[in-house]
Amino acid sequence: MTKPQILQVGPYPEWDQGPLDQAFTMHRLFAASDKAAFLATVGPQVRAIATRGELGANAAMIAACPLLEVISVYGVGYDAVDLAACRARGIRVTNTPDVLTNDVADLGVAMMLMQARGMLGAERWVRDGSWAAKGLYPLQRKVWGRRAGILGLGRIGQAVATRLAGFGMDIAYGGPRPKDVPWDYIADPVALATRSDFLFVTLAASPATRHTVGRDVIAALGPEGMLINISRASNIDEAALLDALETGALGSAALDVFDGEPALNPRFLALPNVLLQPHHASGTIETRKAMGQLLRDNLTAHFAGQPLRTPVL
Ligand code: 8YV
Repeated sequence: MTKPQILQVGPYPEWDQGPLDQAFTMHRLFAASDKAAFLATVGPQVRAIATRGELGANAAMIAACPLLEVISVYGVGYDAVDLAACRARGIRVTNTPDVLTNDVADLGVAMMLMQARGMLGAERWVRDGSWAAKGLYPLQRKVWGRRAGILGLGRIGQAVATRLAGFGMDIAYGGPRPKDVPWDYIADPVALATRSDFLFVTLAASPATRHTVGRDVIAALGPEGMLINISRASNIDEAALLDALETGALGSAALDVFDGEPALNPRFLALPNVLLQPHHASGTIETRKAMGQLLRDNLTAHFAGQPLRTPVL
């Protein structure tokens, strides 16, 4: 039997690439020097696209694949997949929820602790001899017992809240609707930011959530506040965020995602009050293996005519 042909948008670790190559004929778009020409050549043969959360599959890619049946996303976020184009053609879409929830929450909470306690600067203080030369490190702000807001109480938001409860934090959350949880629901993002020392953004990104954290929310969080983003850059008005960090209208931020990543706005690099991470919240060996397995399981199920493991569409 001939193997199904798949367009592979980005690279995967070796432990995923091997099994993918065994089961399917993988066409590596990311390795092509002329991507348009590559797409024009292989597009007419492919029945699936394997992609990554942040890379997705755009309208041109989908249009170049007339036999396309399914798009399998290695990531929980599928905002970079053109869902309208998929719906119009009956193309199925899958993602990798659940397996990455705890890692993403861990990184968000770690970023909060690292920023609030000034751990990067403290490490430099030891390494550059300041401890011996100047004495005690400048005092930082406490985390435990303070007020946390979580914008988007889905799987990841709930995992963040559970962790923060362990720090005795005063937790409230926002999002489209209240949930059956022991934390306060505050629908208005500005009101949520006003009562928060730390505001976590864990919204599943879509055109509807674009710039939910705008100038008004950032101003409400204020000069003592910290914004933590482990979702997508599009949820935040990045120009407003940069302005507020530069002027001190916002105290600090901890970010795992950026507009135009990995080429982030150079203004970020000049800021002392932002912690920058390379979109690696799900980046542990254990979780990435589980994500790769789920991506393959969805493709295998589709081509075997079985129900998809984790369908989006
Ligand atoms: C990436 C993500 O998919 O889950 C998501 O939505 O953005 C991440 O897990 C991951 O970095 C692999 O590219």
